[in-house]
Amino acid sequence: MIRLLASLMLVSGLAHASDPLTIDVHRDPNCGCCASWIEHLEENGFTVNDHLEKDMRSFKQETGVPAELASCHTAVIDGRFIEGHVSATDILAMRDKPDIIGLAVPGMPVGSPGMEMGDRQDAYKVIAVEEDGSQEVFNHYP
Ligand SMILES: [Cu+2]
Repeated sequence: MIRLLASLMLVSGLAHASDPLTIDVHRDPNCGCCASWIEHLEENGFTVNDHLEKDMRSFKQETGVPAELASCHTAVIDGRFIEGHVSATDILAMRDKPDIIGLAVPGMPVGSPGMEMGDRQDAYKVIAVEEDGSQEVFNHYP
């Protein structure tokens, strides 16, 4: 019985390790829109590990987020960064592009996931950072 339990735990452990939708979100404890963005991810099937940070600026530097692309929260999935209010759809699309080291929605545009304010919709771009450090437009809204 003990052996059976142990093998069951091993199997579920493996399943968890390969769960493609686990994401680590790092945020300031006082950030409300960060919490709303986490809800957006969870509604779209992500499992979120929520990390409260004292110094987001240092965390962004350590994670390799270019300063000019900074937003509020910084997430990490598959060893790649997600900066700011990037949609779940764009995160999933990034997974098909191995050369991208991260995606960013700089600032906090109104109408992005977690930044909803009625019908207001700022135009904004999702920026991809490539392995060589170059940046390109990955997607844009509307
Ligand atoms: Cu925000």
